[in-house]
Amino acid sequence: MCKRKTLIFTALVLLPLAAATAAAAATLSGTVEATGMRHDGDAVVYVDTIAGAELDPPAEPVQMDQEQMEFIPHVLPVLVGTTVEFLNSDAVLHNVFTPDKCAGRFNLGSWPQGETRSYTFEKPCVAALLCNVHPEMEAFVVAVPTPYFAVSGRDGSYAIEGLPDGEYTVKVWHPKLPETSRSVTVAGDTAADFELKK
Ligand SMILES: [Cu+2]
Repeated sequence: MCKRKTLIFTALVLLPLAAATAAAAATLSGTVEATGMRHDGDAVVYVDTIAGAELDPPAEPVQMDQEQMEFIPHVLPVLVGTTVEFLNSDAVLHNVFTPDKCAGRFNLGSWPQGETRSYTFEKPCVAALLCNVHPEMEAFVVAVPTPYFAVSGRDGSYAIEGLPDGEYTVKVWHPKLPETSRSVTVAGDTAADFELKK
């Protein structure tokens, strides 16, 4: 490569990186209090639709496992358009289906250990995932409009990283409590706490 070409090449590679770094600086963090629940975990804190933003789903599928008779994780937020790959890690057959219309009430069938089946979540959706072999198994895929989401830990803490500064509607979904939302101004690292009540 001649010197001039190298320079142009370097500029083309570095400029978008610099722009992305400058735009994605802040962390939104805080706690969720799930009133009346045994712990404060499993809440999905997410940024609602951002007008004009181009948000591509990940190229690779996101995995949900079935291991020791449980879906892992119990709650999986994804950006709309993401493919979720369901793995069976147990030595017994598992099934995955959802009764929820926003995910087309899919039933992926039953499959043995080490195999996967996939589903692409094309719409914003809360899909309860069930296994028709083991009625006690349950999980949730929460397909949301932006990639800015986090699941609260059992202590209620959450952190959404890489959020550009701006004014957002932040929503909090929980498996058993009504959803809440409010507007949050992010200007550098920002704190926001939420309380969920029946
Ligand atoms: Cu099962």
